[in-house]
Amino acid sequence: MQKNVRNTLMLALLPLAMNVAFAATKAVKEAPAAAPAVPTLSAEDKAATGKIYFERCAGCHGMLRKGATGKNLEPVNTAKLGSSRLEKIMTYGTEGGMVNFDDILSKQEIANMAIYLQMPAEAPPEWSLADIKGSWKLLIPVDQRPTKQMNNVNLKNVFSVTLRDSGEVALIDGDKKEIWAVIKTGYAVHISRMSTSGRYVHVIGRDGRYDLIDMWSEKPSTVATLKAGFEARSIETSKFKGYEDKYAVVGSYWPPQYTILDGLTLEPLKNVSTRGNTVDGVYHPEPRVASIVASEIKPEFVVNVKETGMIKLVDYSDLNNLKETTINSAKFLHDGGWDSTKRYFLVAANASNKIAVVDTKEGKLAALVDTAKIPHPGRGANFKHPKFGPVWATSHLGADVISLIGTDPVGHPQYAWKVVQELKNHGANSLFVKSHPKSSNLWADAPLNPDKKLAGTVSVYKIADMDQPEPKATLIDVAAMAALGETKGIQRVVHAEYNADGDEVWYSVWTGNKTEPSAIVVLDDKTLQLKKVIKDKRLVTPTGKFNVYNTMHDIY
Ligand code: DHE
Repeated sequence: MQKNVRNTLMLALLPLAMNVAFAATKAVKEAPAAAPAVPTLSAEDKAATGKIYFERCAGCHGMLRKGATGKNLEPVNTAKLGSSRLEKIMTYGTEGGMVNFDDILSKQEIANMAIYLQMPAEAPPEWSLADIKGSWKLLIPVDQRPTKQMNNVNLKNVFSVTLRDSGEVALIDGDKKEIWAVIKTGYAVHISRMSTSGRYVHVIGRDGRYDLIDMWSEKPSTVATLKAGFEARSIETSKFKGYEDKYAVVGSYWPPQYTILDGLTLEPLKNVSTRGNTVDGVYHPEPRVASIVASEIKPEFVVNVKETGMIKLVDYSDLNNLKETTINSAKFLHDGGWDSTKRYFLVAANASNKIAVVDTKEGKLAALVDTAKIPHPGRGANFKHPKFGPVWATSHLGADVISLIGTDPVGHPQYAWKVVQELKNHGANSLFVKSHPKSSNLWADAPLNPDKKLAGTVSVYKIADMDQPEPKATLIDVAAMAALGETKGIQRVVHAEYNADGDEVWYSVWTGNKTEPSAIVVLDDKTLQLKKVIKDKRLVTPTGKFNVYNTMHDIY
């Protein structure tokens, strides 16, 4: 009883703790008026701007503003640019991949941010294993959960959809294309991953709140929750034979750490800090955990540490004597996916313009592949190229090309771990590519493009045509298909996901603003024709979509 009360209070107070960190200046005296050259904000504006920085900027630039996907924003650099230049960059974005914020933030908010960035960065509080345990709530113990599926939904074809700005996920019945349930989660959920059984959906909020959703109950219900840190992006579940549904892992941005949990209850079991030296031998106080995948051939999680460029193969078979294999690759690791055999993991070292390839069977780096500027694959896309054999694809934030990398060192050794082809995308600022073993197409978006036509369009390449010197894509204006009318925010078409049968492609039309309408557009993968526009007032700012079957089996 006492523990429950304490946990409830902890959960309720944590967002406050975050604000306290930003608002710490309320107790601190303002900079003396005698130093007019150093721009400053009132305590109230500083707290409000700090909150925006956390919600909109820290992901790319880091809590300590040391830079990663985005540039270093410490005063030593920002003061040189000054308020006027900083405001322009935030307002209009840059071709280098910085998104424009004029449709998201007001002029005053941008002006305040320009000043905030010239002030010294402050470190948020730490969050230990004891804190995580204190926040853990087991809402429905395992023995009180159903022993069989209590609904008639085809769970394999359910999509867990991030409702970014409402702090929820929508579980959409993929057969009916209707919302089955909307579940309260942490702030701006980043990704959903499935338990190996396909029964549970694991969801991580940007604010580190982790929810475990059981889909066997009549209506999907949250059975456990905790706070893993103050900022997080990644989660995964154990997939090796004998460990199905046994463990889960969450990677945090702040504090920089990964935490292994019980897969059925979320009880926190092990917490490991990722602070340390970069591949260049320099100590980094904020090496954030980016993507995590689970091996099917070993009891291992592949944990990618952004700022250090170290890839950790974490053996979870003995948590008391945890073994980590640390592989040096390149700095600024971000997102990535398996090759089609699930032996090699390909991860973008995005600000290094490289893809690192790990051979998880040998536990070694297989290659570092140079790409165009800022590769951003999501999980990438696997397919059989008519000329180069099995390839994996990534698009880029900083270039309008899609790189295809050969992934078959045995059958096609001359192409393995080389960029064998670059396809022309319809724009830069792309985030995701996707294909499916049953499809003959490759899909690519460009949602962060400042041009609203390009941001609302997708490119579809026929794989069979890729032996041509310059394969042409079919361009589809998905935003127009959604027929949302004029909106203040750019209608960004983002993140393709296939249905379980691999014959439909789902895209989110994301206006980036919770007061404006959004939609999900479903296209036929063969005919490229519109199948359905899912519109529902509960569909607030949908972004990532995770089909249960495809996510369970790492199909992309
Ligand atoms: Fe993501 C994946 C981090 C902004 C939608 N994003 C990931 C992963 C990381 C990451 C580390 C890989 C997780 C994994 O596989 O374990 N994303 C970040 C950021 O740091 C960044 C740049 C800034 C931020 O503040 O978060 C960022 N991401 C965004 C967005 O603005 C997107 C477009 C919309 C949103 O919902 O926030 C977005 N990120 C996604 C999606 C995935 C993702 C949909 C999963 C792709 C997949 O198919 O697995």
